[in-house]
Amino acid sequence: MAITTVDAEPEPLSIDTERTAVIMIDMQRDFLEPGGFGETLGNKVSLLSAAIAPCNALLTAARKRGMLIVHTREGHRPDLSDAPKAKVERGAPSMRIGALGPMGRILVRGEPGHDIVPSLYPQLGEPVVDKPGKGAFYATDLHSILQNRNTENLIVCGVTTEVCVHTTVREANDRGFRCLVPGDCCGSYFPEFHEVGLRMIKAQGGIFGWVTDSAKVVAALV
Ligand code: TIU
Repeated sequence: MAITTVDAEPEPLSIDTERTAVIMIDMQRDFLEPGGFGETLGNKVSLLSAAIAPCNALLTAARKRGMLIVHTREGHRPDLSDAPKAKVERGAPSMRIGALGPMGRILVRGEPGHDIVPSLYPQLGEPVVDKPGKGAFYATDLHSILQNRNTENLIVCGVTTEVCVHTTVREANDRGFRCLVPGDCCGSYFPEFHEVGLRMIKAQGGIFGWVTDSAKVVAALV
């Protein structure tokens, strides 16, 4: 047991770091860099880069504690057989999922754009979970990975706050995990959605989880 208390809202959260995993959601070039999926949807991708430094600080502290760190990537098989038609045909993007962009085929596994940004690249031994949807539990083995390590708490970081981070936190909450979300380790193409997304998590006594920031997590881990 290695209990520490993280200052958070709506209240401080005590966690056993041996039973806590950091989940880095979709810090992929496709979302953070020009020419990827995020930009094809009409978004200003530079808004997400502010989360990189706080994520790195948190990862450094978590690695020192020997905590489980799991990275996720949203994307599809090259033949798109796992990509729902309703997702591929959605909206009017400048390039659809599977189209050839400057970082390879949009949101396709194995392409440069699908990979995690170099500054947050997974270290040896850190599981990488490929997911076809927004939530990290849907159609993946994330739940098994966490259960096999007796995980009780998740520190959920990544992009985007109101889409893949939120969906994952909701999925995790229903599966019995306590979710702690450091707001500065998350980012959105819509600053107001980021703010409200975080408020939604901690409202009603922490209906989906707890909200904090990277400095508070690092302070609790050192
Ligand atoms: N990872 C993730 O959040 N996927 C998205 O599609 N996000 C958007 O905000 N579009």
